[in-house]
This record gives sequence, C-alpha cells and structure tokens, in this order.
Amino acid sequence: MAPRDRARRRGAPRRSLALVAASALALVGCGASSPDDPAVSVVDAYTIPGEGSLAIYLTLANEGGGDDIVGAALSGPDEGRAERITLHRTVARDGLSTMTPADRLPVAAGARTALEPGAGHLMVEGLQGAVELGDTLQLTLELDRSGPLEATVEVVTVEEALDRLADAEARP
Ligand SMILES: [Cu+2]
Repeated sequence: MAPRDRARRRGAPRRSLALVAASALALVGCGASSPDDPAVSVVDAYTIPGEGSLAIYLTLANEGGGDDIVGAALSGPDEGRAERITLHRTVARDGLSTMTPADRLPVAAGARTALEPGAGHLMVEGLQGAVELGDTLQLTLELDRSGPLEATVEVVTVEEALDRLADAEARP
C-alpha cells in the first residue's frame, strides 16, 4: 500500500466521527423546545365586504418568544385569487393617518397582538370577485421563526369589525 493511501485511510474515521457529531447536534437543535420558541395562534381574523382590495385584521396570541409576520397569501380554495398580499402599518404623518408597506409585522413575545385598524393589517390586492357578508377567505401567514399559520378570515359588517376591535383592545 502506498503511503499516501494509508494516510487517506487514517483520515477517514475522523471524518465520519465529525459527521456523527454534526448530525447529533442537528437532532438536538431540532427536537429541543425552549421557552424562547414562538407559539403563535390566530385568535381572530376578519375583513369587511369589498372587492379589488381588502384590509384583513388579525388578533394573534403568542405564548412563546417574539416572532414576525413576514408574508401572507390566500390558500386552499382561495389560492391564486389575489395578486398579492402586502403587510401594512398605519403611521401618523402631519396629523394624518396613512398606510405604509412593511417588510415585517412584529408578533410580541408572551402577548396578544392585534393587527387592527390604526396598527398593522394585511392588504389584499387584485382580488378576483367580491367578498360578501358571511363569506370566508382562507389565509396562510408566513412567520419568520415558526412555521406557516392557517387562518380563516370572516367577512363581517363594519359594526361587527368595530366590536371585535374593541374586544381585542379590552383583552390583556
Ligand atoms: Cu393598508
């Protein structure tokens, strides 16, 4: 056996040990759940009747660490029905309230977050067909740290939307 071959063989066990160690680490990283992991669920999701573009308001509960909404799309039976959904924040500018696109909407740790009129919401653009009272839209939220989250968006009256907003504000 040539010396070079022997050297290569001696190197082999070390490489496979490193591989075993790496995959063990990967398993630990995957299975461990820490209090810092986000645990987000949808409490409420609603919009009002409309066509073309719609604002969706959400209340989320998070029993874990902080996360961010980084995207959203209509899904299931509503997949492909809208051109896009953008994230919007409401900002006060010169005493006027305007909407501005955002890359992400924060979901605070250990708290309820209401993406409500005056705060953040999702803007559905280029919607095919109108949504009417009693309709629902299927929505998938993309979160930065946790997996995708499904929500059923109810289409409610303006009065009902304001009631739900008041509920979200009253809850801790
Ligand atoms: Cu908006």
